[in-house]
Amino acid sequence: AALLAASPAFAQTDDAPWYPSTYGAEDEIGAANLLTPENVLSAKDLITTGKTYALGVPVGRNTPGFGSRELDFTIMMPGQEGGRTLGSNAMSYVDDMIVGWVGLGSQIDGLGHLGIDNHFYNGNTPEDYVATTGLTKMGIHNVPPIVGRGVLLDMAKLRGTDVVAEGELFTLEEVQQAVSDAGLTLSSGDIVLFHTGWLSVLEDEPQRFAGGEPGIDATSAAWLAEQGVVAVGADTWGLDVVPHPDGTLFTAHQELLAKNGVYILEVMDTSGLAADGVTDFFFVLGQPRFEGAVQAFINPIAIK
Ligand code: UVW
Repeated sequence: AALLAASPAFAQTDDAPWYPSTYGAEDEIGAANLLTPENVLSAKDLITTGKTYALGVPVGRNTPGFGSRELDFTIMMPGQEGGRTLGSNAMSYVDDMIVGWVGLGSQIDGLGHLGIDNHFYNGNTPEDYVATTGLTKMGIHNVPPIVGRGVLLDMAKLRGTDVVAEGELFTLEEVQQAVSDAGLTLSSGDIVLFHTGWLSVLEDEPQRFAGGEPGIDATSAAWLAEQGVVAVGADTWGLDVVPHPDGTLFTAHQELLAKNGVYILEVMDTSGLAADGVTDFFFVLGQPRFEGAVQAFINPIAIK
């Protein structure tokens, strides 16, 4: 009840075990409704040096994923075995094929991804939208370009370390302190990214990286949603603290995706922004428009 009170836009009704969207019974895009041309115009003024930061990491066969997620990446030379070419002009070409999970490496979680007791965004149950051929609602292809002000919350700096360890929960007070340390106030349409330093563990200790992480839980997630953010991301694989000290699982995911329609961005490489002391920036994400996909590989760009 306390969490619901902290999230006034979405109130649980007595007769429904789910959270109706304020954007209407048919809404499928949640907080993306908060993206406006005015926000884009105002965020563009944050570009002062022109320096760009790729927030996506290279993804490949060895990228660890949640659970059993994996990926096989094959370079194909269709019809060209033995160096054969096509046409009198000897056209040569190389194709490639990916077979694997799209929820791997740098990724966006769409609103159909994670729910509460089989209730997903806007009251949808799996029967309402999950099909083996792709989601019939809330597919990632319906999400508009996510462009606006990006805000970096440097939790490693706040904790006085380069890397915050797995299982370390950031309290709401710490999150609010990080916003204040950045000299900012969050506002509608923002994209918030947490820098924890955890991504630096990936290269040398991939199993450790995938086995846990520092992060937030539902309390901070509810507050972020209340500020009108469109997406919340981190340089971790799952944004939530893992393991949670109280044994719960992915409550920030539930709060953001299922209750509030706020997108989640994972494995964001925030190291360059943190190293340069950048706290706000122009954020651009045009996710691949896989029809009916739950998640997608992404490489958002921060521009300062
Ligand atoms: C889970 O599905 C729990 O994690 P992610 O959002 O990282 O895919």
